[in-house]
Amino acid sequence: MPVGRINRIIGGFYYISTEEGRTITAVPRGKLRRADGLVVGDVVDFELTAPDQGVIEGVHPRRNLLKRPAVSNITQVAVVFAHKNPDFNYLLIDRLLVMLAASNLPAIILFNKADLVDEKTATENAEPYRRIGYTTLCTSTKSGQGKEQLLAALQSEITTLAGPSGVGKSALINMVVPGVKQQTGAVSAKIGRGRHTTREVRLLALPQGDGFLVDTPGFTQLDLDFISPAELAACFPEFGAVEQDCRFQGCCHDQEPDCGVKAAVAAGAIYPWRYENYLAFLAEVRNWEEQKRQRSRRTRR
Ligand SMILES: Nc1nc2c(ncn2[C@@H]2O[C@H](COP(=O)(O)OP(=O)(O)OP(=O)(O)O)[C@@H](O)[C@H]2O)c(=O)[nH]1
Ligand SMILES: [Mg+2]
Ligand SMILES: [Zn+2]
Repeated sequence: MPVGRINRIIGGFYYISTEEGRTITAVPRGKLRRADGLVVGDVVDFELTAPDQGVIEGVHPRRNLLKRPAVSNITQVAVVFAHKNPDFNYLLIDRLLVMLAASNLPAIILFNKADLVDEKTATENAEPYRRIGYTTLCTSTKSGQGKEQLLAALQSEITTLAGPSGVGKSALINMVVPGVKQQTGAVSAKIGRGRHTTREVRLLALPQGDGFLVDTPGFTQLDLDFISPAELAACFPEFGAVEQDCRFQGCCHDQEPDCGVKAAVAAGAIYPWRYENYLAFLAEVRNWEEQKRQRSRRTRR
């Protein structure tokens, strides 16, 4: 049976990219039609009923599933921020990186709107994450800066762009996927934020090779409620290199004495603001855990 990937869902019709690179329109067989049945990104078996029409017969197991927005089988997330307008901040970047790490999703980081800052500032903004080991790119959809590096980073991957509204996610897609005209929206001068222009989830085939790009609406859900305190440190890659110096196994790098992470911060090997962000998230996930404990105690009574 032929196999394809759902690239778009509109009003009960499923658009499928076939292995030959064509798109067919299909409807799912009865049992697949249920509420959270099929999402963009799903690999499906289908039967052709006409040259460009078909029926979806089954769905392959998913390697992952993002809920908001609903998309499956992502291999990496490009976290997009703007050098300026709207301004980035490291706390928000770290929050997103932690969420992705805890979801086992590899991340690359894009600093867009490089045309709005000088080259030195652009390099400095991205430098910490480059040193930590992330792939970081400085791009501009106005000048085309970073286009080739971005295309290379997207090769053979199914990448979703994530980041605040107005940073230029749709504009970046327009830059690397010629022919699509993703709608972009001006950043509101009054509130300095985007307007959540993108509403639909859609998989776009890259012009060369076998990669896909997903434009998604800016993120809405940023709670760390699914992460346990014990898991959090592993979401900071640079902590891993010094954890062996902690005296206690399972050290939370918080109140414990003889902590390798704290020593590395003091020695300047770990950025103090990364450690501070870690502590802020630790307090947050402990709080979530406490809330869950109280809730389960209440239901047991
Ligand atoms: N100066 C500059 N402006 C840019 C760049 N990329 C995008 N913009 C502008 O930023 C605004 C927002 O871009 P979008 O692509 O709509 O942003 P988005 O991230 O898709 O926003 P949502 O769909 O709301 O999540 C638009 O006015 C773009 O023209 C860039 O590299 N430089
Ligand atoms: Mg958009
Ligand atoms: Zn420690």
